[in-house]
Amino acid sequence: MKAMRPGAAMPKKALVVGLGISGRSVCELLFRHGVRVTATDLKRREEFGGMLDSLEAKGCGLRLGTHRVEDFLEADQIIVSPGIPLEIEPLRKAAQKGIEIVGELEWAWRMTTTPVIAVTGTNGKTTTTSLIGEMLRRAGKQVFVGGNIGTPLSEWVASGREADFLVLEVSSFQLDTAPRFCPEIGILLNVTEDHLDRYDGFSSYADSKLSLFKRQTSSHLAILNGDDPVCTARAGDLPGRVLFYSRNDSTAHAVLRNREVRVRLPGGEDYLFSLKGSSLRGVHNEENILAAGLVAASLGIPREVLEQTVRQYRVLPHRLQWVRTWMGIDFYDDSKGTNVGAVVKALENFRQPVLLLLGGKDKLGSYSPIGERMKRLGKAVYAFGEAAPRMVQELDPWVSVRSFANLPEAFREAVKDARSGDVVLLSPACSSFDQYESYSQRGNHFQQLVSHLGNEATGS
Ligand code: UMA
Repeated sequence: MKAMRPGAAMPKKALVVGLGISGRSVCELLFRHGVRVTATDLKRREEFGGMLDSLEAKGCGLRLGTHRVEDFLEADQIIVSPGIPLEIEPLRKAAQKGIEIVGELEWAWRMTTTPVIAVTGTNGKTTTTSLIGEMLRRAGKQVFVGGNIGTPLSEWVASGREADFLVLEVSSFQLDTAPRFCPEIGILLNVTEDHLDRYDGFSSYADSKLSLFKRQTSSHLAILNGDDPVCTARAGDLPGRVLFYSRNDSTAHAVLRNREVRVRLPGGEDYLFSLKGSSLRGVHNEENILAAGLVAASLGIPREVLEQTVRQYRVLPHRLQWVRTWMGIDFYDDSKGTNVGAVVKALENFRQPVLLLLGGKDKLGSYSPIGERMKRLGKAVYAFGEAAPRMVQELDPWVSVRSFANLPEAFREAVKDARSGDVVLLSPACSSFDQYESYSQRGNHFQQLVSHLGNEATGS
């Protein structure tokens, strides 16, 4: 059993809310500590297939198809999955009764004392988290890389494995239920509009992101993007030691000049590493490399390791991934661009006209930053799915925009309008859940449509 954080107390009876990957992992962790567990999910048993068999075999009580208030009120501790809205009635009643409600990340963090490097931000989290993990691994450190990126921290803690560092991608949903969580190194990459369907506006979303640093002290590091207005405006309030990286401000602690990163830590010497030979292209990736390089340099990782990592790192799928050039038209899949900030960043990489495929489940933010950018680049927007009508309304003053029922229809029209030298970009600004199971399913569909070009019309 791992050492626990000081002050962590074990409940007799816990309720786990949500039985996705987070909920199932935290159940396993609770069993390791001998806690009586009930788990509840709005999905019905049939929807889980055999996924709950091992929990049931361990004696987990299950309440499926509904959340029953009594289950919440009978628990000593409630652990919620990140996707559970905190306003649901049973959670409000339990909070009124004084029962502690925390998220899976917080609970798992309490159960280990291994140092944490936590990355948050609207965009770039996954690439930065995996780059940091890779840099440390190549330097011979034992690391666990997970969190919002895929494997919940609970799964690693329950496995009993050791590590020198936990490198975690952390979402705002996880931070909202993490009252004591405190990373030794916290990184905030950027804050632009996202998840406004769950927050009371941009400033409460930004507060959620900045809460990453709230419990830090002067022995902890806060690494921030010096080119992001939210980061710079709020850095003065942070209790940790603040380091900045920047593409524009040469006085920052990590800067980029001619595909070379220079890190200058307070009291330290210049530390340079080159990006030559790296497939990580574009403004957003340069920022991710600066952030990861600053973390690694502050841990004393040799510069050769950083160079080797960025040279050998392969771009993750659906993140501004070049798919194919057909008839002189370049096709890019940025299906992971699920918010307006990500699309604006993606567009910054192009100088040529762009035919932009936008759409999906509306997150209720403003689309006009995309309009401004598209007006400068030229060409058109092809909006599809649930968000299409509002997109047309908001983007119409800026750029030619039309609405389509789904991605294949929007794609077909974009291809008809495209000319040699243009870019067709899927960077949807929305989550995929109106018509797909995930952003990767949507991206794969787009890539399939691209690969069929020339074989037939455009297929679907
Ligand atoms: N559920 C209820 N009651 C409710 C709402 C949902 O019971 O009122 C149930 C659902 O029926 C479902 C379960 O809760 O069975 C799902 O829980 P979840 O949405 O928290 O999903 P997990 O499978 O546990 O995945 C979560 C993260 N999901 C979300 O934050 C929405 C995953 O991030 C993360 O990879 C995983 O934990 C491991 O840490 C995904 C994500 O979309 C990739 N994250 C957002 C983002 O990146 O923008 C924040």
